[in-house]
Amino acid sequence: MQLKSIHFMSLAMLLLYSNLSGAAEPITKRFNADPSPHVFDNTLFVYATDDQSNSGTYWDSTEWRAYSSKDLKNWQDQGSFLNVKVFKWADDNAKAWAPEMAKRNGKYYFYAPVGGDKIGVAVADNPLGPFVDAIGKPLIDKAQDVNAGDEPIDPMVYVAENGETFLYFGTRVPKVVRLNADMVSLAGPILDVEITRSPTNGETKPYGEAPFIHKKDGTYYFTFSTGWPGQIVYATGEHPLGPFTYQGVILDYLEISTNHQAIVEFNGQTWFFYHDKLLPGGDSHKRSITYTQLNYNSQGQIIQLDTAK
Ligand code: FUB
Repeated sequence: MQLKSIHFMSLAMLLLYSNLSGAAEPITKRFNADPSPHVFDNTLFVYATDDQSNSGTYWDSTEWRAYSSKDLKNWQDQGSFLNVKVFKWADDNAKAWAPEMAKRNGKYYFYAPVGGDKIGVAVADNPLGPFVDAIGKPLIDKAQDVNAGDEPIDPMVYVAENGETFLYFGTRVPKVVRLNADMVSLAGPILDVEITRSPTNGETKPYGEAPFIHKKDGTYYFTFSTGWPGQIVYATGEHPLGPFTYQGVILDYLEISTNHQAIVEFNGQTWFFYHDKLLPGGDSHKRSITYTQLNYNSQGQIIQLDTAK
């Protein structure tokens, strides 16, 4: 193949992943936030908080929504697949916030912050449901569980290669708890995630919300938002329970009050999903999900994204 055509193909690949070609593009014209991307059977599913159906003055939607794509270019709106009402124990005015999905033993487990003080778990045989409440009570309940923190929201589940499973959540203080292999019961106490200062410049950042963990080349990368507004920053460690050492900023402040990220491998690349104000009429309560490629330098440090404002 000639060099010219190789260059043309590289450019075409870049443009295919249109978010690399310039301004961030939302995956849908509908307002959505808090992306939770997962690959099931070669399809990327993004589970989301539905900002389209909120009041516009608060995150008071009661629906979770899903999108899917095989190429990160053509997206299918899979609709509102779950309402907080699936959890009979939810308060009448409970809101549906940043969700998480995990697959194990052929089942799909959907972790759902309900009303800001509880996390429920629903289960289904398919990535889009139908889901039923897995245990008939909250998995995490601020009123019942020691050390659940002020606001147990933003669940994130990490299943290690050896099967050990960890649930992260929380605002202001990051929390982690082991889950049993059944994915619906706690296997130990709720712990605080410790983030220590960078050994090179002594820096760290306050934890706000949106805990997320991924592993690369034997290192665990713990990412989170620093607050309201927040930067997305990261710390690294040698075990899913930490401690993690602060490293630096991935995504700078946006022009909205929240920032919420997730990282996924798909089609041979690492993708960083987040939300921003991208559509006409968008603001802090009417957010849009987008993504860009995530890159590391030769020392394994994450290269800060240039989508920062
Ligand atoms: O969407 C409601 C809340 O806003 C989420 O739980 C937070 O992560 C923030 O994005």
